[in-house]
Amino acid sequence: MAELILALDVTEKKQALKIAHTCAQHIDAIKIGYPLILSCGLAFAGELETLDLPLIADFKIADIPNTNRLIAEQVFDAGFSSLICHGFTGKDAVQACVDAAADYGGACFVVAEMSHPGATAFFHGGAAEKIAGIAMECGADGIIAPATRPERVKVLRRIIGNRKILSPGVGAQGGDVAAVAKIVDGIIVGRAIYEAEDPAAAAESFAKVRTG
Ligand code: NUP
Repeated sequence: MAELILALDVTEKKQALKIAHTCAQHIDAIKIGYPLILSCGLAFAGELETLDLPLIADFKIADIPNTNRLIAEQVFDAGFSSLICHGFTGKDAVQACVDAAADYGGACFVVAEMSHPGATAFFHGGAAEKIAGIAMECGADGIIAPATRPERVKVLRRIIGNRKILSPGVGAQGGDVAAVAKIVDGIIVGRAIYEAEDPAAAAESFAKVRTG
């Protein structure tokens, strides 16, 4: 059913490597964002190479098209296989990320609606639907949609059809894994795994989403 994506938001290199290695057998991909990269550098991606897991760069790229392309090239050169960009920047900016991903044989996911409570101020009222439409027009591989609001995931699913939905917000943010696992293609879990006393056991229990 859904894949399990570990959000590796720890900032200490040794700890990051340990968690990645102990959880590896239970997960389908690792998502890395600013916390780890700002602390350990973009080259950290290379240190996970031996795990042979897809690496998703969550930099929520949100700039003009040229800058987006330059950032995307750095990401793929570093060994990532996917990136996440924002969609509120508009079609040309998203297209630059999608095109760069295609050049590298990688994937591009567009944030359609964020998972935290404050996100409703800007993403509701039609914006998320519009962004999902832009993701479709640009040929993105999928969107990011909130596990904290399964009803919104269903709305966005109607727009993007069988493109992928990756969904953060279960566990620490209160989203219910059972409610979203059936309607998304990947669940993204950070703190509920890496802050657990036994991260591998936590990953293993979330991995049930893979089988339904
Ligand atoms: O809308 C979003 N919500 C969200 O939590 C978009 C995201 N990319 N994320 C990321 O998912 C967030 O930055 C973190 O890396 C992960 C969720 O982590 P946690 O709440 O499970 O610890």
